[in-house]
Amino acid sequence: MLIGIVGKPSSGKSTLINAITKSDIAKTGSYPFTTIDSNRGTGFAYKKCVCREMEKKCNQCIEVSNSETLRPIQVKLIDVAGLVPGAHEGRGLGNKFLSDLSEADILLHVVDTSGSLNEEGEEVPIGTYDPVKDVNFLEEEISFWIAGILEHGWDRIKRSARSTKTPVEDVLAERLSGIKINRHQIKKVFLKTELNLPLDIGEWKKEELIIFSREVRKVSKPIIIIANKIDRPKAKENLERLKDYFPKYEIIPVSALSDILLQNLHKKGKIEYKPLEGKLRKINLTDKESATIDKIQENILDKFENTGIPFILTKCIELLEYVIAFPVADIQKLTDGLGDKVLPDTFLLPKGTTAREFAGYIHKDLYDSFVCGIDARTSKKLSESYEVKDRDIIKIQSSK
Ligand SMILES: Nc1nc2c(ncn2[C@@H]2O[C@H](COP(=O)(O)OP(=O)(O)OP(=O)(O)O)[C@@H](O)[C@H]2O)c(=O)[nH]1
Ligand SMILES: [Mg+2]
Repeated sequence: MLIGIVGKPSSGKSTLINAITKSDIAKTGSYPFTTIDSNRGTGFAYKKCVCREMEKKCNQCIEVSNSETLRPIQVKLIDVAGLVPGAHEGRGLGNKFLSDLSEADILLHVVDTSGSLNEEGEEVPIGTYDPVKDVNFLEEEISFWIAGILEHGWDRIKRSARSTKTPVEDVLAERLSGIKINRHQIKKVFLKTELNLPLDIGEWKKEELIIFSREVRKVSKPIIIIANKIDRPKAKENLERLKDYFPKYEIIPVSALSDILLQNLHKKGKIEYKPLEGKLRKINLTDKESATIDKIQENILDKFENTGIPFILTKCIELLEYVIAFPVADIQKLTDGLGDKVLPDTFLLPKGTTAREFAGYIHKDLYDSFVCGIDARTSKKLSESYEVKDRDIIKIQSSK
């Protein structure tokens, strides 16, 4: 699974990837197109672990309360160059970064909520630019990018759909597989009868291509809005506007810069900062630092509970309905093959993954030699087509 970070220049994408991955992998700067080549990193999503329920100690969880332990799950991210209107036709840095997004399963759209950048990412007086516009233009750019890929091979697609008995979703999936769009997602679009898309794609004109591309974008690369720079003036009013305009979206108020500041002061031992528990305690600060912390506390933590950073990746896996599963070799002790580590691994799986496919994720050979799974909670056998449920603990029985 890969999460793509997108948005116009200077909205804070690179600051966001640094904050989420607790690193400084990406260069940041107050001028547009600071990022040219994409930056990749790994952060953590958190899911309730099974160790408490199973009365074991896994030594990998973060205890957030007496009844709950959270298991960190690694998730990959990519931060790409800024996107400006017309990018699909090559404006700004053009198509290059759009292709960086090919593998993404979900997009975080970073918006400058303070309204201090125009659509090119150039500074304008704070509050004078409407961030609602960004949401619309960015989605159109991505949809037009998909439409362009289809248009490019359209004659061949039409011929193939007409001359062979291959279902239309397979013909389109073949063309779109390179940007991680599959036949199930395409089928979902065709099931939306209100779109009135002719089943014979030979009848499609540009208009139908764009309608299809918009819809397939929604199912294949859903968007979460990151309302960044929430620490700045005008941002809170604009957050409400975004919520009014886009009621169906997940919108997360974020201050990536504040999170980085808190992380740095924590590293230096000047504060204690436990983001998952929402804990912030001053230890050894100068007066100036103390005043900055008070501002963050009052402006962000008291209003939104946290900087927005800690749970972004968790929201992503929830929105995609991914499940987690724990492979074990011993269903009593819940240990690995060597018998020394309790619940050693966890796998993030797309909804609908079967027991056999899960085995394949653990090890390629296990897919071929799969005999059955065993549910550690019930000791019952699981067939190869069993659909793995969230927080399942499974032993894979193989013929080798
Ligand atoms: N106040 C405030 N400033 C921020 C925040 N996040 C980022 N910035 C600032 O915004 C400017 C741009 O940040 P970048 O992370 O480089 O933005 P980008 O979207 O990666 O920009 P490009 O790579 O040019 O597309 C920098 O000066 C950051 O310090 C935030 O949460 N609050
Ligand atoms: Mg950048």
